[in-house]
Amino acid sequence: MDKRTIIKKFAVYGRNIHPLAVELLMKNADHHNLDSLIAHICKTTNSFVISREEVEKAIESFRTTVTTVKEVKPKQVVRSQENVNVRDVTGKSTCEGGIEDFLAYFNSRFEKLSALVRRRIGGIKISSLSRFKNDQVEVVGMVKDVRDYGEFAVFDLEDKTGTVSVFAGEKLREIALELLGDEVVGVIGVYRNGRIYADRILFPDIPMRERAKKDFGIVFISDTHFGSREFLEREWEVFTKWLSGEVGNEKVVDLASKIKYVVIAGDIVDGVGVYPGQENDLTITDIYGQYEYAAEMLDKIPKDVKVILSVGNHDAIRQAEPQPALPKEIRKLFSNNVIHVGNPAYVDLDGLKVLIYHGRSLDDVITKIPKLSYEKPHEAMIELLKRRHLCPIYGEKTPIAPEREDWLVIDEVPDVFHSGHVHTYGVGFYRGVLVVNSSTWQSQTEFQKKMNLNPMPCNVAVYYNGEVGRLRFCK
Ligand code: D5M
Ligand code: FE
Ligand code: ZN
Repeated sequence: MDKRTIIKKFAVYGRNIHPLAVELLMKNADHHNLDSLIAHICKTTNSFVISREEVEKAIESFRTTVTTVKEVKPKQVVRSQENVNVRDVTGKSTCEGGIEDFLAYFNSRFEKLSALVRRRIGGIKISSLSRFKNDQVEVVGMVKDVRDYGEFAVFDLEDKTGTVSVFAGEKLREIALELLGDEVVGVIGVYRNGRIYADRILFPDIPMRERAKKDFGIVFISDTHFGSREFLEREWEVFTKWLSGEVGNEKVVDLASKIKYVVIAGDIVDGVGVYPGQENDLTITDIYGQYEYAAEMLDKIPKDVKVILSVGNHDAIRQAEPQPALPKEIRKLFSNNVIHVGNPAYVDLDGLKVLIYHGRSLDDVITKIPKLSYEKPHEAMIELLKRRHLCPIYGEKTPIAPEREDWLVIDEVPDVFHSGHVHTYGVGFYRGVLVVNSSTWQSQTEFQKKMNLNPMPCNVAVYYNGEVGRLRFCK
């Protein structure tokens, strides 16, 4: 087995491996047990880059442990992507994680977002503010450090030339307190005593648009968590039977016949080692086995329906966003009506633009903005659209890979914005864009019970002709 294959095999577990560790593995392992050994190493270590020492230790303990990894028998796949166009990071990642990458990443975020705000206001450089004493000014910058003083709030605004404090009184205080930091906004106000007294705070936001009308149907689902003990197999059976035209009254069977696409927004499988004690929640404890089962479950969807499959934080791919599509070894398991995409991904379905984003940042946004709640996840998604960024908060729970280009900027306004992750259901329209959070197929796990998370499983959002409806497959 060559170096690249070994590195790829680790990537399937979302892990990196040090070159010296690869060498050691090549010396020590024969072909027959390398897969099992890699599975064992990934199970027994937690570091992001697995070192030579860790591999040494794992080889020792492997000799006394029995591990089995199922043989993968890949199916022959021929893909057809006739009317589907995808834009995502797959095969285009530039990130090596050095300091220059972070600088380039933030530069790209600032450039892209400030260009969007500049469509709404002019804006002068922060360094030239001193020329405008007691005048009305317009400035575009990245938000830093929001402070609340009760009657008013103050935040810092930064561009490439400097930083200025912005004073937000009365009604603007509320808007200022909803700023998450690291988003780019425009401020209109008076420059006095070295700070701006704001009259308006402008988000990049999206322009009003007509609702897109297409005479075919799309089903939006998410968070199937195949392999979890709580995966709702019977409900899934009914759902796929509905798609096949085998259950339901005349009206819903007719709707099923219109469905051309099923879009899945990640957390396809439950994964392994995602949270402490997860082993007890799994029916399939091996990651390949989970994807084999996923492929089997997706095979129940009629073959003339295209399935757009994105990834989430439980999937076997790097955790940092933007995430590429599943690795080839796993993609091979699925039928050819499945199109694999990254997270996020812009997918054009016969002219309908769908932005798929798993939704990990929604946890951060819901925690930070008091008016938001898990019961209405689409409202948190609207906050992302307003900021034109899928993960406005840097450095909270959502890891971001510092790509040279910021893929998380919403640089194109989609017709549909689809997420999952929070396991609750919510749908709405914002300025003509359909915003969908499509819940889950996993009932409450012990872990979620402890965390007081109440999922709303088996709710399906169906788009048809500019309208959206909900089908429930739960008891
Ligand atoms: O996430 C499902 C939901 O559960 C999502 O809202 C995040 C939440 N979650 C998951 N793990 C944790 C921890 N450790 N603390 C708090 N909230 C959590 P999923 O990606 O399916 O696990
Ligand atoms: Fe999930
Ligand atoms: Zn998730």
